[in-house]
Amino acid sequence: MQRKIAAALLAGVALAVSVAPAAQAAQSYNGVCDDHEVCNYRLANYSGGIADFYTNIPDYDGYAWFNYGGNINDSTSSLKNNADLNILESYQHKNAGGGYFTTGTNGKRASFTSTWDNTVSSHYF
Ligand SMILES: [Ca+2]
Ligand SMILES: [Ca+2]
Repeated sequence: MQRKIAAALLAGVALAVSVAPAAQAAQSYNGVCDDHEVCNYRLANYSGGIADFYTNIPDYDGYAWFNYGGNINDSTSSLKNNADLNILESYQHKNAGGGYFTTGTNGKRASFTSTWDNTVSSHYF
C-alpha cells in the first residue's frame, strides 16, 4: 500500500514538471521581456515601464506601458532587441516613416541620444 502511494506521488511530481514549461511560454505584450522580442522601456536603463513585442508594430499609438501607464508612442527611452537573427529598426514615425536607427541582434540601448529620446513610433525587424 505504501508503495502505491509513493508511485502516485511520483506521478504527480512528474506531471507538474512537464506542465511547468508551457505555463512560462513567451507571450507578446505581456509585460515580460522574453526571447525573440523587442522590449521598449519608458525611461533610461530599462526602467519605468515596459512594452514587449514579438512582431513588427507599425503604429505605437494605442499601446500602453506595463507597470507605468500612458501611451507608448513618442515615449521610449531605452530598449532591448532579443531577436537572435533580426536587426531591429526603430522609426521616428508610424509605418516606418521618418528617420530610423538600428539595434543589432541581442543588442541593447540603455539610453537614446537627445535626437531619438521620446520619438519612436514604430518598429520593424
Ligand atoms: Ca513578453
Ligand atoms: Ca514619433
